[in-house]
Amino acid sequence: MGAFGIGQSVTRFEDPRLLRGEGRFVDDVNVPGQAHMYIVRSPHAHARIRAIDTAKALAAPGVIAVFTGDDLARDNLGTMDMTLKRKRPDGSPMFARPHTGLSRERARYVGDPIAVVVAASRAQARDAADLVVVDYEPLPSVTSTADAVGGAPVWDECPDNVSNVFEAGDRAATEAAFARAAHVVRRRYVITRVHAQFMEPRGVLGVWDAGEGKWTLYADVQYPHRTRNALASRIFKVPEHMIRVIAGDVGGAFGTKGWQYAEHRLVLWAARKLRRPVKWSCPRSEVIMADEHARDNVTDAELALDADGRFLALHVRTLANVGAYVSSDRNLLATFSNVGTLVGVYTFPAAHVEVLSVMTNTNATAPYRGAGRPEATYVIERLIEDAARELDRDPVELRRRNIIPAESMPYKNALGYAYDSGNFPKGMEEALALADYKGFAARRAEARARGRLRGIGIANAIEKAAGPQPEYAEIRFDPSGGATVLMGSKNQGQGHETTFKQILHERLGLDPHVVRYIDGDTERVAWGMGTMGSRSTVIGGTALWTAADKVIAKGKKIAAHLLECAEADVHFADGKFGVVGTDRTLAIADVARAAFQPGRLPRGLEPGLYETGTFSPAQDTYPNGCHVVEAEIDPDTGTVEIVSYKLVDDVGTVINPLTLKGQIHGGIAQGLGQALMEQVVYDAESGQLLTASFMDYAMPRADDFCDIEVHSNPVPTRLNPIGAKGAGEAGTVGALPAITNAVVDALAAAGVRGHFDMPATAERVWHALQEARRG
Ligand code: MCN
Repeated sequence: MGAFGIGQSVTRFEDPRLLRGEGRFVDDVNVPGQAHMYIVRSPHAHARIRAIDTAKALAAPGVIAVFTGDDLARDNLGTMDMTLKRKRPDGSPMFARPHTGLSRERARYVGDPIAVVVAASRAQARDAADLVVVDYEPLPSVTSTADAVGGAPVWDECPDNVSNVFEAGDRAATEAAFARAAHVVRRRYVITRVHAQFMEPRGVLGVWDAGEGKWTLYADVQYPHRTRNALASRIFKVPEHMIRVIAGDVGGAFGTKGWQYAEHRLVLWAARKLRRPVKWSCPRSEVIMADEHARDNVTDAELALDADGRFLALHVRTLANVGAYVSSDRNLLATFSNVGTLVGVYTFPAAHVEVLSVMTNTNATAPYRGAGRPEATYVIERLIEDAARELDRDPVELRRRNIIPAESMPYKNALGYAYDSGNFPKGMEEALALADYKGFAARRAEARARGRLRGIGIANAIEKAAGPQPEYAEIRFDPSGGATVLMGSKNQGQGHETTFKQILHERLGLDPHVVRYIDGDTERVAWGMGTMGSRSTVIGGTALWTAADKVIAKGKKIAAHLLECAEADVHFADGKFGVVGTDRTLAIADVARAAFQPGRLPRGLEPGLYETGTFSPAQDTYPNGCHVVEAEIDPDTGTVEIVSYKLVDDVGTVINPLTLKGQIHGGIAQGLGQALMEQVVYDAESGQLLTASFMDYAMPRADDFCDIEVHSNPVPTRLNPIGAKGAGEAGTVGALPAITNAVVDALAAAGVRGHFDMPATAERVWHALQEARRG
């Protein structure tokens, strides 16, 4: 409805403030008397800590305190214990150890926090940290996923390094299908370890207010209320109202800013101990050591086909590297709640998946844009292309033969996921047409004439988004007729202010300019789950819709009284209450004003107009789409250039085509980064982190992209009144396999027969070509 309603490409209301540099990120928040914290981190992948000498650091200029794990233990701080019940392969309970905040007897990865220095200035804290003497005895380590089982034990109590095993699907039916298959295609795919690389490195400021007897934590987290809950109930064991969490502007979070890092409890704890606010800002040079990482798994996949190329079964066994500490369900998210899309958009009669979570001397892995879904789509979409090459079939034909037909929707897949809506064949055909798939052979020939190797890659992406967990919204009118929207979700750059104002405009007709948007503060917003898993639009949006319905219901009672008619004769449309069959109307702002004047209300009606909505969907939505990518390789240097990127996406009802495009582009950028260059690398021998800064960790730049064309094939879902599906991760889910498939296709045409794994750096591509040349 109107210029600001659902479906309009409204430019973001939050942008002018951010572009003028008026945003308020954690590092912009400073309070009088604040001290600064610096964290002493382990330089070893694995070491026994024999002793820590803090005397010299304590004597350094400006130093207020130096704390170690012993100090935390003396104060009995709790930990984030795992609540998930899982088993190890031998049936014993899963092995998981949380981080204690500061490690005591052992350091278990490069970057493991060991001690903190609090000083008057950031520079003084940092200088004094060099004077903390830690007596380490280095121990053997393991960092590689493939070598984790049987490698040096990360924990003596778990000698094989297997934390737990997760299984899905039907093993017996899958084995039977393989036994009768005409062809079986087997491959091993390695998905690298990456870091989310937010524009704003993490930070926290902890304030203890002795007068009120409570803490305030300023933090760039994705779930402020859950952060409060975790700190209160698990770490400090105090009532939740003793902690206020405020997340202002967040410069990117992507899943790995999550909810609980050691630094959160450390600043709060130190602030109360020292009676002084304590701030910690992660130096850019430390982010890869300090943050959770993502992905990092090795998958053995097998596809069984009949003689006609029909898929009979899929079997997948994955080693997922969870790092040294498994502290919450979050650390296992990628390995347990998202493997069901391994069968993609295809009709598989049977499938079986086994994921072994293995521990290594590395940072914990956590959800990162897609959280298991890019990995799943990567495996199935690469396997299909490899099968097509091995069986000499056209990869598109193979997909057409096995894709779930529109008339089979809703469809329960072989791993138990219920795809509620979507038209996968239509999306794929539209994407192929958009990419001029038929004309590819001519483009490849033309590229060859220029000395370039050109390849095309396709990926049908599907993901599970916005699952059955609640979200909260509140609409608060003020006596002058304006409104404030308070959301339990947390904006990190997705354009929430704009999205939610559009939804509100659609339902209540409110001019977005008279609406104030608030999120991220546990004392202003009553409750919230927060933002992850592409859930905010679907669940937060529906919560807001629900609150708006309540506003309309109460507004009708007030309007009936003011318009002197029966409530049943009042209808609401375009921001106005009207009397059926007449031209008499009242604007919602007038009704809101009247709500605060008892004399204008019907007898017995409670004054005021503030309504809340809490929504929990019955099941997940399944956004999907088809990505078609073309890549060109310079055979002399191995350089890869992405020359065409087209996709057709189904996110159900589109709220804002412009911000949606931004989300898709951003998601593709993160997929492209991983496919072509990004990678966290450890030295196999010493466990040393070799890619600790941007000197060694390559990030994509604008000139690594081509124009990205995004079209829509929306099939609205019936799971919420808006019809929306999640969209925030969609770009990444398809980008990883589509880009890699394009590179592999170009290499295959040049005779590369061996296996090729990401990242497609110039060096790796060049070597693959040289090897092929040598035959
Ligand atoms: N949208 C739409 N129509 C839909 C769905 C979404 O127009 N049917 C648009 C809206 O503008 C909406 C945005 O897409 O605000 C994202 O919506 P949604 O899919 O609900 O995702 P969330 O808001 O829950 O964001 C989470 C998602 C995730 S899981 C990661 S990771 C990620 C992502 O968003 N992290 C981001 N995008 C990010 N973008 C930025 N700038 N920073 C991050 O940290």
